[in-house]
Amino acid sequence: MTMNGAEHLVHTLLAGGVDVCFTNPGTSEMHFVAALDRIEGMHCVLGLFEGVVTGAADGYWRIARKPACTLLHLGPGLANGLANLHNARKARSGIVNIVGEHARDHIALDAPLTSDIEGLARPMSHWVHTSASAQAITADGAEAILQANQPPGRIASLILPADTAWTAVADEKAAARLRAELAARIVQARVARKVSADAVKAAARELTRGEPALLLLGGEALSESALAIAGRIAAKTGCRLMSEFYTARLARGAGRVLAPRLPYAVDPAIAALAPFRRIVLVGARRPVGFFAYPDKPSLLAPPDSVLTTLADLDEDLEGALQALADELGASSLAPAGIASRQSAAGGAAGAAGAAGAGAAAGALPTGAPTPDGIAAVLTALIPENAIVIDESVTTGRAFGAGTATAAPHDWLTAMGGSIGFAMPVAVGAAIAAPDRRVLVLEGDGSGMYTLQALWTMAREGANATVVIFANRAYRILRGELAGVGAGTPGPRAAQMLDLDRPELDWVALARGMGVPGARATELGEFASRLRESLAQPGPSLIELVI
Ligand SMILES: Cc1ncc(C[n+]2csc(CCOP(=O)(O)OP(=O)(O)O)c2C)c(N)n1
Repeated sequence: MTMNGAEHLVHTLLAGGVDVCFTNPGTSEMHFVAALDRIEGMHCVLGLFEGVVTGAADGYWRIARKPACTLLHLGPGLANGLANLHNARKARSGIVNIVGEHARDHIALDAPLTSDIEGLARPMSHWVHTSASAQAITADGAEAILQANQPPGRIASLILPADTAWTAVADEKAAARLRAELAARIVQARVARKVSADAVKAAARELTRGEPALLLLGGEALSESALAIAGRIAAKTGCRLMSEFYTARLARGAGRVLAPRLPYAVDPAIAALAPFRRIVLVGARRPVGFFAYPDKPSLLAPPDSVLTTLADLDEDLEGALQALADELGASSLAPAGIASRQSAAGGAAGAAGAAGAGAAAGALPTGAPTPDGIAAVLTALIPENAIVIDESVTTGRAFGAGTATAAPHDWLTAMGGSIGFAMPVAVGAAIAAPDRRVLVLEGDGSGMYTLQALWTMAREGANATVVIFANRAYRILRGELAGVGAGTPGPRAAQMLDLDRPELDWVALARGMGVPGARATELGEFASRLRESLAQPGPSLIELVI
């Protein structure tokens, strides 16, 4: 019996290593849903809002380093998922979006769900294509997968008209041939460009001029092994290391080379960069302010500093660092800047660092939940090899330095500044690495955008601990109001920035979605709840009232 286009697409996805589908389907996708049902091999994960679906695909890529697919319902389904697709695009995550579309004859009738799907997809995608026929779907699906795998990762949106899905494929042999060669083509597509010898020599010159120099790292230059090479370069040249503030995935913790994050706010970021005359970018962008402010510069590096690019994000960043280390004769040196519990940054973190991971609760701070106190608890309790997803906004400003000496872990942040990122990304990360503990650090305002992710965590048994920092406000925006020169908030402005009427009950919200929760109001209680949650399989939530 011949298969239809939807079935061929599922076989093509599986042949291309795409075996997780985050989905929220509708009528136009039913043939694809039926195909997923008939064909073994796809882990299908339902999200109850498309922002959960696209965010989960982002988190999956960041940990699995291969694309998942999404299945979205026409233009509106895609549109609901666009904000987290924006974050994924900025993080350069590879994703294959399958977006349902009406049968082609039906589009002309302007039925209620008709919209310009390509137009909606384009700004958040690197590649957009509408598949014109069942016969074409295998080649189109293969191209989407190849696109998603291109370094460092791309968003490929494949629009699947319902008749493309339901029509039988005439030449099945041709489709099978395309699938047979797909794995080898993906291996080729994933090879990142090598940096030029000139770029390596130029970077080496910059670091050996005897002027204060910085290696600013992003993307794959923040892996454990790439950071070790950067540490050797620092040992040889005396340059400093830093990562961009936003990181798709930053390897950090005790025993790893520390690349402190550039501060978020303009003034501290300018101060952090002020000492440097030579800045070499490795997978990082020229540092710019998150927003423009009256009377503040948008470019953060000193005006008289010289920026040089060793490698762009789509190049082989670890290879570039290795080539630079070789050029400098640094390859056999011990890396400088390894984070150790003894060298913990700052008082509170130092105390917690000395206590070590899994320390007794007695050694941890108690009292009001200050940012430094929370950082100390986290430093002590972050489990080995945890995936920390940070959307803690103002509460978490001190976490970066404070937790540098915790047990080794990965630190993921939104790259696109669109909030509602962390819990969906946690879903994808937990599915990519079921044996690792996912720890979500979440502002209460940010959390409310995509809290449906809790339901998917419960259903999937995700090993996730979600900490909600319940300050009952969009606290950052109070600061921003003053920061942009708009003054102090009056009652009407305050009403747009406060979340206290009514107060959100996160424990009840979590329980309503099948996730057990507990509330803490004090640091000792927080540490106890956190310890319990980390030890327990599946998801659980802690509302820390601040
Ligand atoms: C999609 C989107 N909408 C709105 C904003 C603007 N915004 C930035 S931070 C923020 C509030 C964050 O509140 P919360 O998570 O509670 O953290 P807090 O500021 O209280 O620390 C808002 C609304 C945004 N960045 N993205």
